[in-house]
Amino acid sequence: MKRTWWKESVVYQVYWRSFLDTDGDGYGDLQGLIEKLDYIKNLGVDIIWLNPAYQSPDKDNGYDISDYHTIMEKAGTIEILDNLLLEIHKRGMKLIMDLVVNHTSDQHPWFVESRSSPHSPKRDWYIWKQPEDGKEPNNWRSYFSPSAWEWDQRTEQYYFHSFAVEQPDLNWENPEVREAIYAMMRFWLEKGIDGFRLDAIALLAKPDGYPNAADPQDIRYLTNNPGLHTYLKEMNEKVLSHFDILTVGEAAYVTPEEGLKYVGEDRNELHTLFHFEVADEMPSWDMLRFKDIQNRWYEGLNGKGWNSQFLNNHDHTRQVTRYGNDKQYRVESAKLLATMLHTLPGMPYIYQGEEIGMTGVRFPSIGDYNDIAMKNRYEEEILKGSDPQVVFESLLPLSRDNSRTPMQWDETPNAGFTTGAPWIKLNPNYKEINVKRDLESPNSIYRYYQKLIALRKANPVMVYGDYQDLSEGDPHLYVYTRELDGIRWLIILNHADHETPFTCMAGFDNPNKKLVIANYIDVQQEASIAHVMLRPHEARIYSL
Ligand code: TEU
Repeated sequence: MKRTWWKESVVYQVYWRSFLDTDGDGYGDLQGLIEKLDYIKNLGVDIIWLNPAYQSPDKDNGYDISDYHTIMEKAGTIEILDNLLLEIHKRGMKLIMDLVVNHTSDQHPWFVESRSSPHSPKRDWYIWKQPEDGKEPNNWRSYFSPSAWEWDQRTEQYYFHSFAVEQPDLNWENPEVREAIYAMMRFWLEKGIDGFRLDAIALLAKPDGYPNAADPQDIRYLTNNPGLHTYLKEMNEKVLSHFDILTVGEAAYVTPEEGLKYVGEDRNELHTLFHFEVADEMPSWDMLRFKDIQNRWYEGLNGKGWNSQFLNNHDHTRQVTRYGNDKQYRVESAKLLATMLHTLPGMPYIYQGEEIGMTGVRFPSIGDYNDIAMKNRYEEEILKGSDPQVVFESLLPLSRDNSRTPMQWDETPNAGFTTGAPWIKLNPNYKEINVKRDLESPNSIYRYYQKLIALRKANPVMVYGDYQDLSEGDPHLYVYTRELDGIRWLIILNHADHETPFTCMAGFDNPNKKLVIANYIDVQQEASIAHVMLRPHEARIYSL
């Protein structure tokens, strides 16, 4: 396995609109990120992933781009972005940006031209179809609406959208589209950014002939279609391979074997990927399921591809709420999840606020929510006659707004996020959970993340060590080793809300073992681990 700078990196994701507002408009901005770069640097991270800040009508919080070459006014200006890049590089960090090229905004000039006439020179830059028997061309739904087709009265055709009506899909079969995207990518890479997070990249190719789906609700028919890897190989050959960058693909619904097609080192496509087996199929913690996923991906990538480890981001609710215990074991479980993500094979991602154990939120009414996915789904379900309160309650746990509430800097009004009216309410627990408080405590979650990241820098075994699960059948314990060049680490995790007995495997409880880190501060260095009663959400790492 080739060693590279990005494989050894820890990535910190900044959802800038919720990070820090410096002009009082209630939205975070790029200047706010500049002002907090030292906070991020002090955590120890290497790469910042910035969610889209390009010009956009903001229907899907920047994922509906109307100009790839300018910055939306809420976020700042291209000059501020240039300064952000300079300041990030000055601190020895790198910047990757979202590449959103499966679709544009319906207000992008390309689409405005395309929809102007059936004979527009850009008509074939998007996907237009005739009605079938006076209706939509097929029965596909989109991620954000009951149908993936929107009728355009002026030209009497439907256009295709994988997401919202306001996000028409680009036609990747059209080489003019691909070349225009590649030119835009070069613009950003020649500016000096250090790579891309490729949004919804598994959707670029559509099923041949657009046939009806057997089950239109099982939206996986939109992903991993023939032709996709041809596009990624061309993108790599024409753009990516010319720069020393990181490319991480967001590839929903792929198996490890398919994942290897995206990131296999001999494939010349992408470097690593976010798969979604956990995010999509584990609404709450299931240790056996999680270990199965980890073990299949380790086997599937088989040392030829690199995984990306995350449990939350701007689309997936806060990990300590969804997979930990944000009530009586918030601090312990936040540290346990971090220990796991930073010691599993692959590169760990930290989503802003995760490092202080920010939690999910439950606002009282749908009016308090912003997420287009949640609001569209709410409308869709109540239109079917479902009880609005029942629908609302059902959407709360997985609403994307759970992880989009503003960063909690301190206990002052609006948690120090803004002096204006925040674009979305804050989580009311910001008086207890905030950066200022964590920085004051030597045993805070932030301090623990700092230690984990420092360990990674000093111990290649965390990055390149062979992995072996020693606890496959255990429903509460996750125990595994990482081994490299004669160094062997034993990671012991009790993911339960109760005590769980641990019996050490033969030969591991050797007298010269060393406690590397523990999330409970009273673990004795020399204590035997032959038989240990692990406390709720207890994590330990030993060097054997
Ligand atoms: O999300 C892609 C997306 O919504 C699906 O891949 C889904 O996340 C996956 O199946 C897991 O459930 C990206 C962005 O992260 C999201 O914020 C945007 O709304 C979306 O694309 C459209 O650009």
